[in-house]
Amino acid sequence: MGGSHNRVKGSAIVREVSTNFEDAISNHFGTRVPDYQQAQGAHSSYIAALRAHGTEVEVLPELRGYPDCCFVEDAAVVLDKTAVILAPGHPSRSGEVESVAAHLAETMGTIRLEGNGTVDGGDIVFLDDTFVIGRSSRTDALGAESLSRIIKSFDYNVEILKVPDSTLHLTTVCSSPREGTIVYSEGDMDASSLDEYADELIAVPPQESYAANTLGYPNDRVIIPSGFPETRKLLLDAGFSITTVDMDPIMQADGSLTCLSVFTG
Ligand code: CIR
Repeated sequence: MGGSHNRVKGSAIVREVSTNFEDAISNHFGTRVPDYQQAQGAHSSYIAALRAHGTEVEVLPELRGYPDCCFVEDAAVVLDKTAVILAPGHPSRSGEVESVAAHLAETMGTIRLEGNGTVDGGDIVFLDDTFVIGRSSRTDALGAESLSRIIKSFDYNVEILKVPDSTLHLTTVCSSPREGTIVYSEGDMDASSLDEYADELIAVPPQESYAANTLGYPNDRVIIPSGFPETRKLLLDAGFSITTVDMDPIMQADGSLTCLSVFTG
C-alpha cells in the first residue's frame, strides 16, 4: 500500500488570520466572539511551533472577504506531492479554494474532485497506510466517494466513517500523532469504531475533547493545545515529548491545530 506519506511534515502552507475573524463561523467550541488580534498572536505561536519542529512554513496573505481563510486544511490535501483540491461544504468557504489551488499548482500537480460533492479537509485523517474520510455536515457522500477514488489511485486504503453530530470534523475528535496510535475524544467517539485502525488508543476525557486534535512529528514529538492537563498527562505517560500552543483564540472559531496548515512535503 502507498508509501511516502509520513509524519515528517517538512513543509507547510498557512494563511494569515482574516482581519474579519470576528465573523468566522463558530458553532461548537466558541464561548466568545472570535478576536482578530488574539487569534493573530496564537497563529504566530503556532507557526513558531511548526518551525521549531523542522517544518518550513510559507505564510500566505489574508484572503479578503473570507473570515475563515486561515483554516487552509479544508481547501486541499497533499498526497505524495500531488495536491487534491477539495470542495468545502460551507457556502461561505467555497471561494477560499481557488487561491490555495493556484498557490499549490506552482510547485506540484493538482487533481480535482469529480462531481458536485463536498469535502472539507478537516474530515481527512491519515492513519499509516489508510486515509479515513469522515462523513459530516461538511463532507457529503458524493464528495467522500470521489475523494476515496482519488486516494485509492495513490494506492492507499480508504475508510469512510460517520462523524458524530456532536462535532464539526473528523479531525476535531481524533488524530494520529504517531504510527499505530490514535488520540480520540471519548465524549464524541466510540473506541470500537477506531480500534481496528490502531495498536494504541488514547482517550481524551469529554471536558478536554478539543485536545484530541494533535499534530504528531517523528520520534514521539507532539504539539497539543495548552490548557488540557489530563490529555497532557496521558500523552506524557505514553512517551511523547510535548509542545503546547495557546490555541484558545483559534478555538473560538472552531479551529484546531491541524486546521491551520496544509502539509506539502
Ligand atoms: C468553519 O466552521 O469552517 C471554521 N470556523 C473552522 C474550520 C476548522 N477547520 C478544520 O477543522 N479543518
